[in-house]
Amino acid sequence: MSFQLKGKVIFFATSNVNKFNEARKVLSRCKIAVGMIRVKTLEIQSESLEEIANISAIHAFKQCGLPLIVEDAGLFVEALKGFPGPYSSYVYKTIGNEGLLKLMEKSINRKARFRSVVAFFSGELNAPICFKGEVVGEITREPRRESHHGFGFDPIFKPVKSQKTFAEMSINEKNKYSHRARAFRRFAKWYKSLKV
Ligand code: ITT
Repeated sequence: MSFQLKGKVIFFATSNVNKFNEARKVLSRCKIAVGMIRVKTLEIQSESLEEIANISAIHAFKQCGLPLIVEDAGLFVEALKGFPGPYSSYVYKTIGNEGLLKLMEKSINRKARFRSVVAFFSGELNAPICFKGEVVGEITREPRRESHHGFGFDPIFKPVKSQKTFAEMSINEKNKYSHRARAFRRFAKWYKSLKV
């Protein structure tokens, strides 16, 4: 398969600048230039992050015609049978970290995982290509944050192999563990392997 776009800037369609900054650091290490675009992505109701990301990528591409990425991520808490999962954005906006901690007050099982699906789409493809990343960890008893680090559920999520929550880490530290960095590294590996 031959791609005209290798070496060109690709775009990350997102409303979340934190997500963009994390992705940019991963991609710049792989010498891939990325720009942020704030096209309104369509987020359908679905239990599958992959389906949400795929439809969002096609919808964003129709608006701007540029080679682009969208990413859909979610926090899956074992004691809550995977909740909030694909509803993470809504749950964060409504009950937030305090609300989630309250739901888990009596729960001894603190196991949780973040999942990310990166969907890449351009005019040269028939359908978006997806790359997944995951990190296993636990929900802390209290929020822990260092100055302005992190966003969303970061203050209450600690990867298994770390003593720190995501919100106690710099972006570079978080990228060593995170679902997003893993998915973007997989994307970068594929993208770099394309023939010009
Ligand atoms: P988009 O415009 O890219 O959709 P978003 O913030 O809505 O931005 P997602 O739908 O991918 O992003 O993520 C849903 C929510 O899950 C998000 O609002 C956060 O609250 C939470 N989340 C996702 N990734 C996270 C991370 O790395 N750390 C903390 N919370 C995260």
